[in-house]
Amino acid sequence: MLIRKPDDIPGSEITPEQHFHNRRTLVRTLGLAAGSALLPGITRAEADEFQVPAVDDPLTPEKIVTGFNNFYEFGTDKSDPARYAHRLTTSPWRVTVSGEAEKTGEFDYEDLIAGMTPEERIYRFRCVEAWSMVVPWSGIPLADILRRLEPNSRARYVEFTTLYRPEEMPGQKAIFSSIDWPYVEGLRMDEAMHPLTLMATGVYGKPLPNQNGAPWRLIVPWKYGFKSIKSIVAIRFTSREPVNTWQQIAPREYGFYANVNPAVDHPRWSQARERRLPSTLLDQNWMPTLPFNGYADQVAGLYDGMDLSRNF
Ligand SMILES: Nc1nc2c(c(=O)[nH]1)N[C@H]1C(S)=C(S)[C@@H](COP(=O)(O)O)O[C@H]1N2
Ligand SMILES: [Mo]
Repeated sequence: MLIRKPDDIPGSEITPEQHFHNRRTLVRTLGLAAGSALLPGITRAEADEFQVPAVDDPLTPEKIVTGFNNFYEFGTDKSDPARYAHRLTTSPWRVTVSGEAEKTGEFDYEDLIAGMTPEERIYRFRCVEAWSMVVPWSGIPLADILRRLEPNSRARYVEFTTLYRPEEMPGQKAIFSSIDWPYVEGLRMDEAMHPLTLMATGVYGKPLPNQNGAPWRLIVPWKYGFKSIKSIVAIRFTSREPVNTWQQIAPREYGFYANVNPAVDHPRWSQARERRLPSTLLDQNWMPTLPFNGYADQVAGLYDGMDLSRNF
């Protein structure tokens, strides 16, 4: 897999011809017109200027990133996804695009990212259960993918759905499961178009392992981990706020926004601190949780005027 770090290609190496060529390829692949100008949030030019903030903390070891997972489709134990997800077939991978957009229908996921080069993004990742990691994802800014689908002016939210395939996902067969499958998540359009929001296709320089959400999954680094939905098979643009799976299960504990917020505790535990993995029984490696998981400078403006004490 090709991985381009955003700043390791000097500008002079990319000729205008290459830009033009790439653009032509994209446009041909999906039969798309040039980028739509009416999308909320950031423009293409602003996104090109955007500096991804550097994370100084050490990376969480690969075997923890790929061996300690939440992916309830494979079971509720942290080790279940790595144990069972090899059964999942990820090729071919069809994705249904529907709702308030020009380009709707069924696509191969590879066509939706054709001509786009994954970037490496090192992000802090904070689960609502108060553990955290530092992960080198690779992926494509979600904005680039959504722009290609030409959402219309009624698209205020975008909803994502995970694969439903009980034959390959033992957790979906579990009778005692409280989850109404498939797993669903959503973002407001301006959150979805924010340059930090990533559609990850890899981790640690390799294609995404199944347990991490192959072949592609969302990464929204300023929100609790459950927003970062895995193994996506549907993208729907809508005018109404989607009801995400965890909000549906426990509306008093989990909401739609789920921005990392040390000042608002979970009803059953504090969100003021987090265990940075790896940690052990002897050394829990606690550290303070940061507002918006440390990305406040980049994203706080999205929530101007919102009551953040109720924003869970
Ligand atoms: N489809 C699906 N997506 C999911 C989950 C899940 O159970 N099913 N768990 C979420 C939670 S709670 C977290 S913390 C992250 C974990 O991602 P990781 O295993 O890659 O660290 O995935 C999120 N995405
Ligand atoms: Mo989580």
